[in-house]
Amino acid sequence: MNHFESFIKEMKDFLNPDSVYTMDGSDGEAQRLVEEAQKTEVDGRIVLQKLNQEIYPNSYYHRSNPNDVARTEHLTFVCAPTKEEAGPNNNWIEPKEAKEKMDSLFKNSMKGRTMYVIPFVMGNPKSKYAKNCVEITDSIYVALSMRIMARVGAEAIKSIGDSADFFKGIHSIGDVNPERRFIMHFPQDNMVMSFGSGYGGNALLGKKCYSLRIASYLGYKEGWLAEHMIIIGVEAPDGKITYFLGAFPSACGKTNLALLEPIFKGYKVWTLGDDIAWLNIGADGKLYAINPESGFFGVAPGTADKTNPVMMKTLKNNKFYPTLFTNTAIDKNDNTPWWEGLGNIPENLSDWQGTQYTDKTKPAAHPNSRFTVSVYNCPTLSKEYDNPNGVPISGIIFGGRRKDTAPLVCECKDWASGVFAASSIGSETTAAASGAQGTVRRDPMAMLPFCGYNMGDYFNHWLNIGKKLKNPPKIFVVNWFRKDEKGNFIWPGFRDNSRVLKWMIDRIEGKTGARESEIGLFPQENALDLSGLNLSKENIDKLLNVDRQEWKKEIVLIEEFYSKFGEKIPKELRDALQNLKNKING
Ligand code: GTP
Ligand code: SPV
Ligand code: MN
Repeated sequence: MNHFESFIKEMKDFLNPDSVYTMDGSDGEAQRLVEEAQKTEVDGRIVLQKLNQEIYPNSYYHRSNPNDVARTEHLTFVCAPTKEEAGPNNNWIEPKEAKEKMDSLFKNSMKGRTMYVIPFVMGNPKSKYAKNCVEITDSIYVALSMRIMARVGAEAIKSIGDSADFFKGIHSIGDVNPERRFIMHFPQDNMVMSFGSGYGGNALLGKKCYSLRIASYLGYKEGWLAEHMIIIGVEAPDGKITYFLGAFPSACGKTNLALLEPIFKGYKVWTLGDDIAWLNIGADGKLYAINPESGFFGVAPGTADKTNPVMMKTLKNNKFYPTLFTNTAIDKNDNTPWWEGLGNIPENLSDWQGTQYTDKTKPAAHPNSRFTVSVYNCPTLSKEYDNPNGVPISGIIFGGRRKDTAPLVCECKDWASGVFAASSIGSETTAAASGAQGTVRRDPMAMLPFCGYNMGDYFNHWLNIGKKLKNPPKIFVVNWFRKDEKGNFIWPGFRDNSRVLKWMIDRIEGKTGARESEIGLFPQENALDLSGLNLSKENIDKLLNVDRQEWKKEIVLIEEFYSKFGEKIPKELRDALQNLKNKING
């Protein structure tokens, strides 16, 4: 028995399922599982319902327990040997205690159920940056979702071979009880135990649990970065492609930017990833990025032909089987998924909990309702998507969701100023995590919920990577979400964000100068193409200037955040903060 086989045996003896099924990743298997899921009831609900196959080919609908609709950050733990290693950015329990707690929940938990064994690879198995993984789950929905999100099956078993070096993810939906729901990470053991939730980020362990929390720790040890970032290639009319990374907190615009259809003729965005990027320094000293995933787990509300035509095409493309919709509403007239933003409210609509939609003060689709779809259905998938070496990065974009303070776009002078800006960025919380929404919190590099170790060490690691890079990418900070007094978005956003990308390319190519400000470099007068937009002088001012009163308040929040990390905050960042303070007060 090799290590993979003995892990399965160990799990079988411990979890005590009625049967064990190891996934081979074949199309036939997907078809069988989809058929079975339509007959299987879990937690009082049929797992999958067939949707209108003419309009949404190969698409199925899943409704979750209403208590299980988003990531639960307060139930997520990083069980490093010491609290300091996990850092103030993580919940922590001593590993032995955590393990015992989880063992008592997991023991015999699969009695009467099937134990699915999901061998998978994050990244192209041919890539030296790829990582081998196994998830054990009792959820057929998780098994099917993982098949879309990662490279599952025979290829992964081959890649694991006789090695003992693979990630172990152990998942059970238990009885979907928030009192018995925990997502425990053991970075030192390359293992995650997740109990009591079937929701994406809590249950698809290849995603946030492995590819960010565990992988960020591995990256810290091994000299690379695991980031909550999109990867895109922006093609200009001359045919040249500039590769960007973009980090935005959950539900703050990554998927939309990753599948952007530019408004300018001759420009095109090629998609490589919409959520996670692994960054390595290449032999030539440049920063290279791969997307370890193979699917999109995207926010449904707001997705429409006008805002994101490429995603609408992706969802109606039928190449890869199946596509899943979770917790959207359903138009009962034609059996299609529906969500806010798609247009007029259909007459015969059932809401995300399956009841007739009548109370129009509440949304019909859950604000964090999502689709799970293969990247291979995406018409703008870059031909470099599967390149084992990744793509060389010229620009990194950091963003947040701020109704005030943060300008539309600003360029950082150098790598260290960029790391400072990213480490101090604030954003309003969204429906992607349970808890209050719209509260401003610091979300450095969009990684606050996902950094698997002390963020002070993480900032230092970022600075060190910059020192090793030969020609570090330019760093930009953006905010698509600025609002006016009436509470309306000032910036049209979505496809119009291509205006900002175009300016960034001009900056990278050295084609345009920039205007200095207290916080960084702004576009010079008329350098940002605003033609055809109906923006008042006052609003342009809000988008592209620094309000010192707002920034004075911002500095207080940054200081408060930094103080939690004490001496762990690198000197370069403390100096940068002092520098900003002097400029804003001066
Ligand atoms: P996660 O999958 O949670 O990591 O989210 P994400 O960062 O991929 O966010 P996504 O692109 O799915 O967008 C989240 C929400 O913000 C959706 O409802 C979008 O319609 C909306 N959104 C995205 N881009 C823009 C924009 O430029 N302007 C405005 N106003 N809304 C946007
Ligand atoms: C996010 O919340 O950032 C997501 C969805 O991308 S989840 O996979 O649930 O984390
Ligand atoms: Mn995300």
